[in-house]
Amino acid sequence: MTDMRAEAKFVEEMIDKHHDWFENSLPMIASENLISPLAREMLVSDFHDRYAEGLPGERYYHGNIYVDEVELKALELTKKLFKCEHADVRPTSGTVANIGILKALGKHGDPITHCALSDGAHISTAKFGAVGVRGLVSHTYPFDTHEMNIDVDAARKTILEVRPKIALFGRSVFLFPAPIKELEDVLQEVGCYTWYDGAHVLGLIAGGKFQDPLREGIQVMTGSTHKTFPGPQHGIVVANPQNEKMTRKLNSGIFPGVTSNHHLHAMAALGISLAEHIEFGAAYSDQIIRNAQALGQALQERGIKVLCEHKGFTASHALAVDVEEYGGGALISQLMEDANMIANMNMLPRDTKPKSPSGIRLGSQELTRIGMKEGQMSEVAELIKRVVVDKEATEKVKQDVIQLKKDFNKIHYCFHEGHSAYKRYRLVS
Ligand code: DSN
Repeated sequence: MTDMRAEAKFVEEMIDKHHDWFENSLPMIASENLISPLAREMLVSDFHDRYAEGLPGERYYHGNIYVDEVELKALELTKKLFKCEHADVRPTSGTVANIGILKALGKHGDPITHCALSDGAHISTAKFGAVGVRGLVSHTYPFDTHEMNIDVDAARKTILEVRPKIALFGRSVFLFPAPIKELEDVLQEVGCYTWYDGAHVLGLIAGGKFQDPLREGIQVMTGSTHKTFPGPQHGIVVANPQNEKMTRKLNSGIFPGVTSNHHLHAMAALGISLAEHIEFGAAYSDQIIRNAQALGQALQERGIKVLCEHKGFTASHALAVDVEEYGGGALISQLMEDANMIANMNMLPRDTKPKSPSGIRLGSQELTRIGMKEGQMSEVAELIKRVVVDKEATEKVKQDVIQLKKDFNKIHYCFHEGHSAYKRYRLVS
């Protein structure tokens, strides 16, 4: 074996080890999911090797006959699923979609309103994220930490004072629907663009189980397509633009604004995932939310503080868990990883230090995808409690995690149900 073949072998071995690890783990990162077997196949197609720029029928390259067919189908399915007039399946991620929208609708110095990072906003709203890169001036909505949502009365005042060019809703710790309808009159009075970053809850919205931002008056929604929407690592824009000019701005914000080629293999996988979500999305979303609520209840019963008990903990896939008394989010998420339970530390509203937060964030979407139901949520809560509260040896808990996981390694809510989630796709031996 040559030296470089050995280096390549090393990479392959790491992937195999990763697959073994995840096959034996409980993945609870709220922003991840498993793509379906059929959609995964699209990722290794020749589409991966090709270029397309612009829109179907108006390309700058040849060789796009079937690329155009796939893009038109993905657009048709997106419009059907989200009941919208305009769609764009070219953003290569949720953050790329967000920068594209900021380019389309804002300019340097424009005021924008959104939630604060510590209240669960996405990093793209930060000064050092997309909003800052585009030079917009941030104003955060006052936040009601008891309700884990925007404080409507105070936010009304902020919107009227700031008169934002863009009002952004949506978060990465997204427990409850944003109060869009409650703010509709002031948003209209100010006449701003209304934008909803639906990355986390996209699958739930599409499944009809969360709020429906476009029906509530939002003009543009962006999202990544690999969280509660269980598709490829990619991005999407759906909108009901005010007029043709706005449609043109949205299109040019994405291309040439922030993409050149738009990862055609991922777009093809998205086409498959859209069709699957139209068929299975309602049942899947329903079970995701049931599981999240059941997990919240089971943790609370075991003495672990889950935020918003008075509201049933969550109306989405996500839970915010306060583990300060057990050592904080950094320690607890590390101990959980040692026991093969994968989650992330997360700031809670009172926190100021991102690297030593009081909380962890848990998501139920991937556990649901592999067939777990409310009964398993109690088992998962018990395993978490043994690590967090009892401080039992993580090696011992890990053995029980592996045992539980044995029956849950198949993908559900998709065509070809029951395929292994962790099979290595070998094209060469
Ligand atoms: N960083 C992701 C999350 O975990 O919420 C979103 O891009």
